[in-house]
Amino acid sequence: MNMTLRYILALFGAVITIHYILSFTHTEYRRATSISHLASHFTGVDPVDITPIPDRYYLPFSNDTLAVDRRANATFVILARNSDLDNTVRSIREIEDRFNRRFRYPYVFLNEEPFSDDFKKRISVLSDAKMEFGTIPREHWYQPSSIDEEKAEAGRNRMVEQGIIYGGSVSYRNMCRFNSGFFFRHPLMEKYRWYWRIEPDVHFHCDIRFDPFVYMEENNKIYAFTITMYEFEKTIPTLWGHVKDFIKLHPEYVAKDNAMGFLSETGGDTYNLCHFWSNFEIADMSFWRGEAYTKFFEYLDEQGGFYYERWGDAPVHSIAAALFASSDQIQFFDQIGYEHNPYTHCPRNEETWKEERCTCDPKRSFDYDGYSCMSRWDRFLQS
Ligand SMILES: Nc1nc2c(ncn2[C@@H]2O[C@H](COP(=O)(O)OP(=O)(O)O)[C@@H](O)[C@H]2O)c(=O)[nH]1
Ligand SMILES: [Mg+2]
Repeated sequence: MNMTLRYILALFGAVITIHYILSFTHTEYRRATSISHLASHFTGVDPVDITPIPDRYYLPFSNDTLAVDRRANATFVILARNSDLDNTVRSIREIEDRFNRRFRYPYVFLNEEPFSDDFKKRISVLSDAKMEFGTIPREHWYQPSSIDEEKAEAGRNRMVEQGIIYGGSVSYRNMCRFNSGFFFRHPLMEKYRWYWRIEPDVHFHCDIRFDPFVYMEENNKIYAFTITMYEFEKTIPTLWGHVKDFIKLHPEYVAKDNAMGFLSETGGDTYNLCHFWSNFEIADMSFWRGEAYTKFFEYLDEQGGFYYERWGDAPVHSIAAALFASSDQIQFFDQIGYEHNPYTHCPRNEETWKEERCTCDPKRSFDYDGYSCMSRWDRFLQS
């Protein structure tokens, strides 16, 4: 190599090294020299003069994180389609702002189809927490061959005639069955004990400055909810009969201090349709993975009601939590302001509402709605 070439290479190396050092130490420099910024000069999409803000106005990233001395083995879980991307971004942005930028719990995204590169890219920028994107095994999602499709189709047609929401949808039924019996068995979920279920397009109305997982673990809770309501009876005409049959077969699974009094005013003979709204759930997967729930889900699955009727994961989870755990293991989180269209839970406690800077209107909290089961839950706890 001649001297001139050696000299040029050494100079080039020095420039690259200085560039990297400046990129790591100076946010302003990094922004000004980023490939996308430089590229914008050539593509002409950057007509606005963006004056960089000097570094001294930026807080170090580490200030975002509160010192957390205890953490649970927990994850967020989000079932979504690629087409749910914009709404998923909004939900993650809110939970990050209100809670997770301080706690950094990981995320697991699940879908029966592979997530698109665009989905992964746009979600990944929303948090420093670990994010994993999984595809659901076919046998955990699709209608099993044991289902008589003619009978299932007749059931769907009947529900469409009756105007029942999602009455004609097979994919909705796949989703309900998956959420009832399979999400906690996904390989990406197996390493975790606790989960917080989040859906696209939900809202978190208040700061959440405590760790609900650690609270639940230390206080022996297994299931937490924010909204409770009545189920549409026509989606589960035979479910309660099967629940009663199962309890007769397996009385040993029914907890001593169970919450049957919340589900039934007739000592278990009839179901009052109250359930916890499962689009928000924080729960202990060892309960779903345990013997009682495993047998319960298998029993219900054999009856075919996820397809012949339209059993939801909400009543299935709620009935199991109410019967196979003791009632003081079920937690209502008043502190968590939460909205899933069309209903909102807004903290009843005014101190919480004020201190956690809630954006919801407490007067319009679903707790006081005639369709809410909250008053029944309160009465049950007082009984
Ligand atoms: N991957 C996937 N996710 C689905 C499908 N159907 C529903 N979901 C997800 O399942 C959850 C519940 O569905 P949603 O449409 O919100 O039902 P609703 O809350 O009962 O009205 C959401 O997280 C959806 O993104 C589906 O066919 N595929
Ligand atoms: Mg939803």
